[in-house]
Amino acid sequence: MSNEQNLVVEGKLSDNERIKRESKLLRGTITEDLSDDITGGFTSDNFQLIRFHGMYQQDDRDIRAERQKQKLEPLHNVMLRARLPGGVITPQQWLVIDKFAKEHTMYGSIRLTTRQTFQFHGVLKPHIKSMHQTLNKTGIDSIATAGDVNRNVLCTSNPIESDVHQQAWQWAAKISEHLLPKTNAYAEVWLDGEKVDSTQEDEPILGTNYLPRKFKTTVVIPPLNDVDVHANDLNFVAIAENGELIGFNVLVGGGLAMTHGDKSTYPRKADDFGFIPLDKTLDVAAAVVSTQRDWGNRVNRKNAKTKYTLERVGVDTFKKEVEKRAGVVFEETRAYEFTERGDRFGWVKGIDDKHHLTLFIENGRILDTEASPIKTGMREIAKIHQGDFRLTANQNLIIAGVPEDQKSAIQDLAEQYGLIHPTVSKQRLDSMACVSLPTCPLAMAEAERYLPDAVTEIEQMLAKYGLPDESIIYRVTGCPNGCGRAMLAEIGLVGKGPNKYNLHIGGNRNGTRIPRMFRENISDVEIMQTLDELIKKWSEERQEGEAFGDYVVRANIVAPVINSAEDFYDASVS
Ligand code: SRM
Ligand code: SF4
Repeated sequence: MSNEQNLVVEGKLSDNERIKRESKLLRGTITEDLSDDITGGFTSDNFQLIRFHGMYQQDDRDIRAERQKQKLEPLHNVMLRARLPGGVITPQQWLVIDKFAKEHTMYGSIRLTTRQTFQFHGVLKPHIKSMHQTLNKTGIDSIATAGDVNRNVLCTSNPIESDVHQQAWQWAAKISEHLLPKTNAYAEVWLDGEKVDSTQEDEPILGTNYLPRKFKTTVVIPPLNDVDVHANDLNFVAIAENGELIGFNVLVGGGLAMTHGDKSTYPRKADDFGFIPLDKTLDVAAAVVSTQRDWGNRVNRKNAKTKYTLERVGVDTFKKEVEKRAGVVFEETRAYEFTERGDRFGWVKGIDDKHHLTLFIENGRILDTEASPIKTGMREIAKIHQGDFRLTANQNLIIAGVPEDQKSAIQDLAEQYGLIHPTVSKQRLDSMACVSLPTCPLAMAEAERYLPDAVTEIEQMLAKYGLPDESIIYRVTGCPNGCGRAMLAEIGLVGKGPNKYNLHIGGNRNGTRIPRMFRENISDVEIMQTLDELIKKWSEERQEGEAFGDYVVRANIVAPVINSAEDFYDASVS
């Protein structure tokens, strides 16, 4: 419920606020910690501060107990997340990250994420500084890919398919630059940059205490909602006329995370603020960020994201403040429709007669296996590819900008190294999981390691009930933070404990409806039994072409989530 008076939450600020305030604009004592070889980890405030530089401290949970038994500290290491607006990376950069992953990470993999970038898992302390320097030399940084700042800006994939894609991607890059922290801390700590007195620096948009919580932005090109706008704080929906981008509809306040047992947290869809012309884009981006900076909850981090600020102060109040700060009046929303999600696999021909090949990468994990040496395959392709690579928001990868005379060479390599799967089902292409165990410290249940076999079971059910060519958007997330975006799936599993999940159903194909909880705390066996019954019913009772998520809502198996702030936990409507 809105309360226009309640613009700032009073109370004792969370400890993260102290950490940011005392950090000397994100420097902390990271440099001192880095040279301390008594521990492999970062201590006290630096544990949080390294996030603003794109890193998380982790340890392998599969071996944690064993090390404890041996009285060893956990095998501390960091996960690095790169900043790649719109997911663009060149073959030369790919070769550098491929080599680094092989030579200096514990797992040897490159992990493509749900936000169009890559992560290295398992970088030990002695390699951290050289990692940043190596990336920097090839033009990649990891600034603000984590922490209470604007994260990697997404953009609908395949941006050179048309002029509008190209323009939209350029806006994603500009927004990312505009909202970056301005502190010199990253350069000083990791790149031996010249020392600057932090008291002489300013953060005009983010503020010197940074944002109350993480903040996420997309540029999306309808009809493809591949970036899942409702997972994001701020979205620019591209509006074109005669093949030219003319402006954006602006959607604010989406987000998917919740906490088990805390009904003040819930997934929420973004609200439509209206249309703006192109020249107002950066002003509006800065105004939304600065309004959230000033009004977001700095007392309780569980309720600190933009979605809760909108609920607390009211959508109209927030929107008016953005208009005031940006010097703009939102025009009526221009007509648009999302009709699909996911990626368009295989070859498409784009502008300039170039070709683009979208590859399915299961779980986004680029790692050689005996059956599919895909990491080697990507390396071989990078050695000859003349265009670039584009990472998608669904953990897949596009080989973009291939000239006609190179198409067959790329196709041959992709086939040779198992990067093309002629028999992969539509169901597998429509399934996704977050990283979860063993690296994620917050994981409650398996996700990435659980997904492949779970999809096989669903494929078998679809075949058994005469629907082998159908698919259901199926997503698994190892805890309620929702990194695998299960809260926008037709079937979403949310980890609750070892081999226990909440089962949500009733999202739709285009990602504009949140699925409702149908069964709580059930095992994988119970999940499959439940899904078997539901898929059977769907096969018998569906109307022509009716998707699973729409069917379970029409058949009153679950009530649709209409306003999640009010009815997400309302048991009487399910
Ligand atoms: Fe996430 C935290 C992985 C997309 C909501 N996320 C984490 C951490 C860093 C755990 C931690 O805090 O220590 C996970 C690291 C696991 C690992 O070992 O790699 C993690 N999140 C991921 C990735 C890699 C999942 C994946 O399989 O691809 C995605 C990286 C995105 C990127 O490149 O920036 C990822 N995370 C998301 C998404 C989906 C999205 O943004 O499209 C969400 C839900 C949308 C949203 O924000 O509402 C998401 N992650 C969270 C949250 C809950 C935030 C909140 O509002 O409460 C956390 C925990 C936190 O921030 O406290 C979290
Ligand atoms: Fe980890 Fe939870 Fe995110 Fe999965 S959803 S990566 S388990 S924080």
